[in-house]
Amino acid sequence: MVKKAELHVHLEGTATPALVRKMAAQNGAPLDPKTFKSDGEFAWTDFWDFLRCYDKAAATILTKDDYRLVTYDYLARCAQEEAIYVEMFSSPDHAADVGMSYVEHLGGIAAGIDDAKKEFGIVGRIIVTCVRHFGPERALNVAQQFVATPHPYVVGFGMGGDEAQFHPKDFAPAFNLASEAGYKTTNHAGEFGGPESIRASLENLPVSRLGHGVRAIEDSALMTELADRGIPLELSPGSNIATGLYKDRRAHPFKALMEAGCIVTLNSDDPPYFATSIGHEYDEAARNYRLSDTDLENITRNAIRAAFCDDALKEELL
Ligand code: ES4
Ligand code: ZN
Repeated sequence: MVKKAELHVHLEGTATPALVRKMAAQNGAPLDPKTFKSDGEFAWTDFWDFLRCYDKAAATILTKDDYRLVTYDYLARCAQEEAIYVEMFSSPDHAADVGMSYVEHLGGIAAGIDDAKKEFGIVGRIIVTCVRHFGPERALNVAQQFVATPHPYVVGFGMGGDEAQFHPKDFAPAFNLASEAGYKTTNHAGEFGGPESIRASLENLPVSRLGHGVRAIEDSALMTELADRGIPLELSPGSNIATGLYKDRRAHPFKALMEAGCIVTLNSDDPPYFATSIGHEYDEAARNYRLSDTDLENITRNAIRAAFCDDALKEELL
């Protein structure tokens, strides 16, 4: 089986409905029944409603050990699919919203990474993220805690959330703080925003990768620029289809971006919400884009080269 690597997955968004129900029961956290459909899967209709559902589910992760378990459970599933490296977005804002400190939240995730490494050999790393629609002030606060609290598993800084809210320049203070402290950064752009949203990110933020960036396909000059500058795209076809951006895998521009010379990677984003996994993304890409094992191995190599971890680890993994 082809070895896999993942660069774009939201840790709070990896918790399965079963795990969310278990944590809610253990913690006595009231869980809105509207969080689930009658088949037990997460219930949401569009991107905004997805974010609402995600926040409800994330609010069941209440303790350091919950974070350990969510992390371990996800990495165990990835290891079963022959993933060797996973970079996970953590959200200190979601932890803070349930009263957990930055350090507790980080400590739980790190313990999950340690347990999974010991048991399965899989390597996990953390990208601390802020949430765009929570606004620039909260983002700067996350960045300040991020630079004040170095940890060997924390390798970068990023931002998710609703691309239509605010402007990238509003988040320049947060991103510059992270960048000046020596960290690489990535931002969600070119998912619900078009090419202009990608340009605005590149012009205003010190990003070395793009979260999604898929809508560069709509602007050939931008596509050429991304290819020439070697800015990797964290592509997530299953996520884009689930949220209605493209009608199916064949309509997704993964292959066209790859053929245009862009550095492409495959990612699951929020796997149980989008009925996907890192293994499923590789399988579906192979089938729909007629990729050989060599193509898939190159995608894994792209991801490891684009990873934010140190070079010694990359050498080990490559
Ligand atoms: C996201 Cl803030 C956030 N959380 C989970 N998934 C996302 N996709 C885009 N923003
Ligand atoms: Zn994302």
